[in-house]
Amino acid sequence: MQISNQFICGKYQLDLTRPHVMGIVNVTPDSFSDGGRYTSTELAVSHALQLVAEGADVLDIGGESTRPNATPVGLEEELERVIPVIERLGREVDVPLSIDTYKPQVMREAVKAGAAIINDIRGLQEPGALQAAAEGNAGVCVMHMQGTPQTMQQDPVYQDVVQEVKAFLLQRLQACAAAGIPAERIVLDPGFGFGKRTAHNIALLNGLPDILALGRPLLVGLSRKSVLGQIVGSDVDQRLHASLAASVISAMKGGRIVRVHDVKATVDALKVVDAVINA
Ligand code: 8Y7
Repeated sequence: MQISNQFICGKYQLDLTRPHVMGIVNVTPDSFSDGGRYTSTELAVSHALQLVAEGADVLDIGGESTRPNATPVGLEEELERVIPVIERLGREVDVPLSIDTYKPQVMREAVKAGAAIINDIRGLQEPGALQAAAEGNAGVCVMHMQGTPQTMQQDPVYQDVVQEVKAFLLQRLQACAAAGIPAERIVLDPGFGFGKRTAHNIALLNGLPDILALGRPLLVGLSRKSVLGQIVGSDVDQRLHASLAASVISAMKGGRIVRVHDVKATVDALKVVDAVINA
């Protein structure tokens, strides 16, 4: 199977031969002051602008936390959080904006507001999600998860994690094709930390070349995740160095977009990777 580095998303065609950095933008209510909606929009936009200044190639905008035990966010609340941020950033930056959601209605509204990528941790499995993604010309990131965010870390079990994740992603590629989403608009993601123990995450990292054989670019999200805390023994705010190691390993093993909190440091680290893998 020919492996393509071309990813078409909205008006953008990304050449992922150079590893790309996706910066994480969380839009959550401002818990420090009583600033309300305006403040959380402004905070998210200014954070996003900083990530672009640091060299982010893509911004991933999310309004609902996927941490285990996080309170689910309703449709209206999620829309009110993310849409104003997407509208503002669409005017102010020229990088593809990704909407982190599994809700078809949020996908539709976000694409209408200017999002170029739909990043779905549920792999477009919600009823109506495939259709919503197929309607526009957005790119999609299809991720693997075992279980749901509420239950996924309770007792994840695999016979062969790499082959099971690969089989799932192949099945979703076929579902996308059937729904009319062309392969050029899809990137795949093994879903690090989503229903995986440390050993599963490490096996998946080593197995990226195998999953790459599906023929689509891989997106990898390991930034600050607990698997790194397990390895290094550090709290979430002390995982920069471990996260950089994970991004470098991911890119060396064929990952083509890394989703990270720490953009500047990752951009520099991946410049070194790019100089080596594309020499
Ligand atoms: C991932 C993700 C998260 C990931 C993709 C966190 C939204 C958890 N992780 N999306 N989202 N891949 N595609 O710790 O690994 O950032 S949220």
